[in-house]
Amino acid sequence: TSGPWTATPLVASGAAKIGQSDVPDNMLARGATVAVTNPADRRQTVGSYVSADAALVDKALANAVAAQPDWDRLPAASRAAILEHAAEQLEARRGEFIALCVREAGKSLPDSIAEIREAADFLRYYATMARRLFGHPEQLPGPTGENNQLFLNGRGVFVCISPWNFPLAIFLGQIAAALAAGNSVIAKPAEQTTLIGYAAVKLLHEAGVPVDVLQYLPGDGAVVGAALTKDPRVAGVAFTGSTETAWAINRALAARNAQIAALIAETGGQNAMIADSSALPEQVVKDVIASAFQSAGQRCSAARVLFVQEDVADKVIGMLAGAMAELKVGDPGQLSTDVGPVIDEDALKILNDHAARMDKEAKKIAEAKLDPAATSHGTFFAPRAYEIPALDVLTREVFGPVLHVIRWNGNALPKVIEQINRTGYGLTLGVHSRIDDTVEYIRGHARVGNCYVNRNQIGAVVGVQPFGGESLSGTGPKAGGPHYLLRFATERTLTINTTAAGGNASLLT
Ligand code: UN1
Repeated sequence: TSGPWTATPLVASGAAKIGQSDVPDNMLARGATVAVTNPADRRQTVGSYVSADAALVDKALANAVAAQPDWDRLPAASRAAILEHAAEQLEARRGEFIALCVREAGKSLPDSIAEIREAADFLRYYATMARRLFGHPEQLPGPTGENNQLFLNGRGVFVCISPWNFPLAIFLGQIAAALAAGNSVIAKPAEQTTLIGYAAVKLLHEAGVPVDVLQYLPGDGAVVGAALTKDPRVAGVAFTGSTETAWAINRALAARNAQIAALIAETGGQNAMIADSSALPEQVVKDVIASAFQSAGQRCSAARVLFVQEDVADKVIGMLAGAMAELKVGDPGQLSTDVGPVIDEDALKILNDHAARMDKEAKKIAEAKLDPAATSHGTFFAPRAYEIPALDVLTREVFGPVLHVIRWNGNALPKVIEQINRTGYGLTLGVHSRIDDTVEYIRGHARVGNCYVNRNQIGAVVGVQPFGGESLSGTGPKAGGPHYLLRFATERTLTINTTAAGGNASLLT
């Protein structure tokens, strides 16, 4: 075959300034060259990247500090126009980006197509919000003889640290928000998806973002991420990933005794779906299958546990097992595939360890089949469902296609909500009920960021379902929501005494 699936291996350099010749070659040579392989078939090399090192981080920060004020002084509409242009280019080149999402991230075709759409949505949404919020100062009230205005500006240098599970959408979403607000950006992609990140950064440069305003530093989180977050020049960090890494970033920023940096963290979840006996079993099963197994369960929004009311439990569990037997696990590039590979060997090991523990301690409901011909060279994990007695059996987020089912009786709804709140996470919640009072009770008592009723609980749409949780699940504000950009900005007021000596006049008039 030919075409994007077998494209020549790509090389993402660790250059601080892509496309700029003044980065000495020896700076690139310092980092290791890392091969990128296809999660669905580890024999295939997708490309390679050169990782950045501490010296490159230092140079990138100096560039970013120098470049930020001019970028911030541009009219917000000019920054917005560049982002919109990038969205158009992304759509025009969608085939190339879809192929990269399939080959480097192992994302299924429908997921990869949705990924491009979401990335373009983020670019356009933050462009629109930047025009609205940053386009002109807000006129504030004040006494006669005084003029008060509120200005929004970029904070300075923003570091964007993004995950492999949305290597384009979240990657570009964070960057677009930081740029729209007037910051310069250093983008640190997940180590597993450096080629997609490289292509996305090049796209923004071609659309008009100056190379010093957006720099790309792929590499080991322990080296690049750590060097960035301990540096006093960093004004803010946008991070999506594990709760544990968010704690580490928070500690590094706090230890600097420098500017108090903004941290915007979107982290893990222990997400539940609750079904009561008024729910339609077919709908519950369809939606829990999508919520737990789409994207191989590798979404922070994914359903990890289904609480099903006792009266309908046997029926729902029986149907769930039947539906799981039909799941097709395999090549993410085939439209007939439901579940692709997991991201890497480490992820596979964690899932296998969890399954081994569940096999001993819990009751297995179903395990999907793996076709050896399609899966034996990749990092594949068969979707599984287990019945467990209570939510505290799960001590940590299990990031993959494993669903846990818990039965609840008649009047125990408050105890179900208590269990969910007690996890400390608060990201998504699915509810299946046709009783309004039940839905209202859950909405009023569950501490979660995104609650979905009688549908699946993944795939939040930019600007429509602003996405993000609370407590262990993140800081907010919600990505793709009206308040997100404000966290990337600093507020400045200007107060002028208009009665002083005839007021102010422009020197030019
Ligand atoms: C993540 O998985 O890191 O709603 C967050 C959704 C996506 C989740 C993204 N926005 O499914």
